[in-house]
Amino acid sequence: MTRFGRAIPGLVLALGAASACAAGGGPGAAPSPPPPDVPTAGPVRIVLSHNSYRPSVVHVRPGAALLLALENPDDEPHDLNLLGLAEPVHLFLNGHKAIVSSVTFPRPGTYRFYCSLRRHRLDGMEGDVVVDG
Ligand SMILES: [Cu+2]
Repeated sequence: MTRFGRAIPGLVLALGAASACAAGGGPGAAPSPPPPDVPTAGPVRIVLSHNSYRPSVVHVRPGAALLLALENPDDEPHDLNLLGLAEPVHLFLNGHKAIVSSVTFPRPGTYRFYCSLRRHRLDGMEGDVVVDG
């Protein structure tokens, strides 16, 4: 498969349950055909803290639905704005919040993301999703 970031146990469990459901096989059921090849990547865990993203560079294959698991351990909010896609991506996190979002990158390239709050971007709060062809 594609490269996976650090797994989040809860999410992996949820995905595992979903695929078990999709297979639909109980004991004695006929083997199900393999699921359609819908590539997914991640979840990739990114921590938004102290005016930085860790990690600040994420690699993904074109066409894959990248699961971004964002965590903000700070007291103040942060966001993640992604440039270069047809649909703008804006993900906002209050302090001490975490979210998971799926973003698909149809074409190879480098897609910059940044925090729009206060002076965070000027302080270096930006990064790149690198979509390898
Ligand atoms: Cu910020």
